Amino acid sequence: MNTKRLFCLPLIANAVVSNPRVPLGVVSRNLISLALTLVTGAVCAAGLVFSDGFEDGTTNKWLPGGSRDHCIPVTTSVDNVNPHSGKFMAECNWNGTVPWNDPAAFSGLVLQSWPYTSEFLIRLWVRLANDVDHVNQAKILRLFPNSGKTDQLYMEAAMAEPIPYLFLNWTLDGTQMPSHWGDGTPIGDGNWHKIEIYVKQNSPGATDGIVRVWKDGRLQQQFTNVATITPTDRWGALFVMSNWSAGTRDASNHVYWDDFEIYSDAASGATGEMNDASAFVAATAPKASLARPDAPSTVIIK
Ligand SMILES: [Ca+2]
Repeated sequence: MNTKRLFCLPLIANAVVSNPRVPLGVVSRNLISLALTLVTGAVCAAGLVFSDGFEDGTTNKWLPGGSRDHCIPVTTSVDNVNPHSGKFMAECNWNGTVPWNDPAAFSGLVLQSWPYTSEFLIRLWVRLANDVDHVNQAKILRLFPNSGKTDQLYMEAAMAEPIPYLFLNWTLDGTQMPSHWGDGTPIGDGNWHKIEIYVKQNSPGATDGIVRVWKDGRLQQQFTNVATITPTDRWGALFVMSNWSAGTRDASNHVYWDDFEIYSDAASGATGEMNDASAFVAATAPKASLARPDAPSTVIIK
């Protein structure tokens, strides 16, 4: 496990005052930036507790998805596209020609757990190759608590739609939340896309939890002031990928994954203010992508 510590104090301030929806004069921006830096200074730190760009040439940091086939490390895709970074990426596939319970029906990667106290942020890059059939309900990801209860997040690529968008569905503390039907931009267009998932687990008995999902820096969905999970549960495992529950597909439907990162409040002991995915920067991070945070203006609240 990596435990590189990150510091993001000025970025929190800049993320707020750089928001183009907030018209401010230069003097006001500077004053607010200074104030926010002082206010957030005690809490804004998070640690990288897991990362995998598959650059060791394996997918060994992950378990297979139950009895499913294990996704494999590859250097190029079936449609001749390179990894998001480095030499390797993970290749998963749906095979629609075998029974649903066949190990080859979908290949998967499972991360059982990661250290966190109350907050974590999962960042990953995903690309659906051009052989993915244009059929809906292709579940690319699930996030579960460790109890096997009903709470979960699942993500689908709505491949049959004119713009194959990202579908999101959360069940939080036993309540299925309103679904998200995309933001008008595609997930299944053959390009690499960045997904970020933030969870602040509620305090026991309280409704002070938060969940947020971003795609390519744009906030897709959020629920705040909620109980995020059944009492005594913890979030984890993370499943990449899952079943494809509609229609008929052929044998080759490949999805590629790279540059997983999980940040949490466990590495540094800090809490709070991890909820802006644009706020992370690591001067000592191993990858250039970590040292250059998203432009805050790309975080759009819908
Ligand atoms: Ca890689």
